[in-house]
Amino acid sequence: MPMTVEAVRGQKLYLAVVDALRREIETGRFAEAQLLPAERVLCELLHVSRTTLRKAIADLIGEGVLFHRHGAGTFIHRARPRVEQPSSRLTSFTEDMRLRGLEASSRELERGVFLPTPEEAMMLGAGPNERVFRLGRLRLADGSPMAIERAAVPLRYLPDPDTVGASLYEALSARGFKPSRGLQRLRAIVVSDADAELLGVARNSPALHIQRIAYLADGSCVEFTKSLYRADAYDFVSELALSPPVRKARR
Ligand code: 16G
Repeated sequence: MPMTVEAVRGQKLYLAVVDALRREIETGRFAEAQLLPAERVLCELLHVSRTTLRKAIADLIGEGVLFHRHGAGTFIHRARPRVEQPSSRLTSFTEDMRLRGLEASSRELERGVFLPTPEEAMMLGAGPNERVFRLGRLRLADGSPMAIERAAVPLRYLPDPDTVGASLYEALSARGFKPSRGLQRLRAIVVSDADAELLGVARNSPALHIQRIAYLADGSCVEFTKSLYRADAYDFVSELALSPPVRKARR
């Protein structure tokens, strides 16, 4: 069935197409869709030219309703869980999602035992010949991509990495190596095309780059993780307190 595009008097046709597409995306035939049909199909449905359709799609991309993925098509932005994360708590992704009633899952990107990169050796305080377990994962909440995490753990804390299941922190806890303190550094970046693809965001989207170093109670470093969090999915919230007054030194 063709879609109805009615330009009210004086309205440009492409704006009527914008309205029609928005309606179908919100409550109509594309309400469940992630990907918009091909241009040719849409032109037939709407009885409009490619030029008109492209103008309408460009408008909806500008509004953030749609986004292009190179070589894959035009996608619909769907509301995803937005998470408020206190930046002073040392918790795991699995715990964080559970606390919010969301189901955590992962897609593994890398898993193995390697010699550390110079950066890993430095951050972990590991010797150049001490091997590390590396785990790269796309982390999802209720099936929606939230973050990419690449963790490195000295092998002495996880000598049998095959036993690491859904949660890295659970695996460390099971061996008595649950991190008890952490340092985190956060900065804004623009995602690479490959990471945009994994996170399901438009090219050149912003993201939060987070480095975490986690320590055991005895001060040894158990984890060095670099993560990339979707900027539209995370708010990092900090509690601020007045610092104690600085005493003037007596002469
Ligand atoms: C969190 C940590 C990450 C840690 C992971 C373990 C941040 C920025 N990062 O996502 O460093 O490796 O939790 O989660 O919070 P898991 O126990 O669910 O594997």
